[in-house]
Parts: sequence; C-alpha cells; structure tokens
Amino acid sequence: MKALLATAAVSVLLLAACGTAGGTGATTVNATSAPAVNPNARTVNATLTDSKILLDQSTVPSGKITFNVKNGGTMVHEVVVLKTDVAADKIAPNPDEPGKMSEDGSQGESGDLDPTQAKTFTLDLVPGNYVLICNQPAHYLLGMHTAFVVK
Ligand SMILES: [Cu+2]
Repeated sequence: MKALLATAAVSVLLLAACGTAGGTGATTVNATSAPAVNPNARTVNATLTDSKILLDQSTVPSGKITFNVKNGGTMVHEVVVLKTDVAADKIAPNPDEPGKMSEDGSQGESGDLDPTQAKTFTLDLVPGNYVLICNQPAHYLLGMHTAFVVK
C-alpha cells in the first residue's frame, strides 16, 4: 500500500513538471514572435523658446502619444495640439481674443508653464495633420507654431 502511494505521488510530480515545461516553452515562443516595438516612438520632446516650438520628432505613429514639454524661454508658454489640415502658419485668429488664435480641433494641451518648468501629458491621436501652437497672447504671431503629423 505504501509503495502504491509513493508511485502515484511520483506520477503526479512528473505530470506537473511536464505541464510547467510546456507552459514556459509556449510563452517563450510568443515573446519571440511579437513585433519589435520602439518604446520611444510615441514620446515627443518639445522645447519652448520665446519664439519657437522645437520638437525632437515631428512624425509619429498613431495611438497614445506622450509630450514632454519644457519651457526653455523667459515667459509663460504652453502647447496646444490642434488637429487641422491648415498650414502651421495659417491658423485663424480668435475674433474674441486679440492676439490669440482659434483652437478649433484642439485635442488637448499642456496648460501654462512657467520659465524652466516642464510638464508631461498624453493624448490618444488618430492619423492626420496637426499643428502645435502656443496660445499665450501674440506668441503664435511671434512664431510659436509647428506642424506635426500622426501616421
Ligand atoms: Cu508662448
């Protein structure tokens, strides 16, 4: 009776070992066949000067895109993300607020950044043409706009 129990226990252990080995093998195969993804592809670093919005990349794949925005200027700045087919330097003025532009198509924004301040925000963007602007009064007119493409 004792010998029978011992045999049964060994059989269970062997089965368990086989199950574990099979599972590990399957996981490894899945990981190897997954397409390589660049984790930085959807991270855009934006530096704001007092007259420009500088991006480290201006074309990114669609999906969740993280903007790391740094105010390198001497005044309060911001970044507003507009989805538009209008050229970056042809955004319409806001008739109600002199010096500011229309934010039609806005997908989101950083909010105000003090000089040296940095902020990160993430937007889920579909393919299309975008323009990034700073909409502090007159800043767009000083050149704070840039084209951005989501593919
Ligand atoms: Cu600005």
